[in-house]
Amino acid sequence: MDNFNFQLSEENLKEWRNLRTMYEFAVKEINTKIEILTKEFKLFHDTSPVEHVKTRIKEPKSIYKKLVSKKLDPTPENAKKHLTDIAGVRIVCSFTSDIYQMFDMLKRQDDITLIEYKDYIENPKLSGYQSLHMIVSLPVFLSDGPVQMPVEIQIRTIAMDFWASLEHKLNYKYYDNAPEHISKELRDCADIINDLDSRMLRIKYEIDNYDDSDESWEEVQLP
Ligand code: 0O2
Repeated sequence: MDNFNFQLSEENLKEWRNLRTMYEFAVKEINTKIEILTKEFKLFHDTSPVEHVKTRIKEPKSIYKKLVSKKLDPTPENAKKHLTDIAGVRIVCSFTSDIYQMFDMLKRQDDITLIEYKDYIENPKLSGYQSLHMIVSLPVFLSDGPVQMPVEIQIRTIAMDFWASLEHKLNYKYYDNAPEHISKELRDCADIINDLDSRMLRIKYEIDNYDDSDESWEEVQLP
């Protein structure tokens, strides 16, 4: 697909733009939710479960490619009907416990429906990829009433995010034909990241559970 050529007519372009706007609304809605949940969590726990959030709307060219790869006509209707990852939100957390914390908080929202989830932390991909993926549906409130929109949410630690961006770069550069020694090195790094995240979490728990209430200066009786 490297010589891929995607031309849009004026009419098509307008349709894709309208579609994009709907997904932008959905991303705004979910971003507000994440912001409120994070701030509320911080209020009660004095720490934030979220390091940062990134969002992206798939470009028409990528949507086109994905539909063609699924043997579907590359139309906005098919995109709406068959793709659930046009709107994407990536939540980056410090600790793996924060990932599941965010997952639970989002799931508990009345107006969010969990359509699908994949736990690539419990079951990493062969490449070594780790993340928690959710496909959710949430309402966007338009003048005529609510419209349900799908959003893909990826939740991962800083270390997993660091790994995934490098691995993504590799596949982008080699068009999925990466040299085996680099892929192997990346799989090794994924194991190190898994170990690092577990150790950092253990340290965090130990620090959180340290009880300093009995700590006091005691007078030493000199002989
Ligand atoms: P982009 O450009 O990041 O959006 P599907 O999306 O349903 O066709 P799949 O593989 O079942 O395919 O979905 P999955 O596993 O939930 O993965 C969707 C997204 O997760 C991908 O989107 C990537 O962003 C990310 N991802 C999945 N596997 C890997 C991996 O091995 N390495 C990296 N770096 N990222 C991964 P897109 O659409 O492929 O790309």
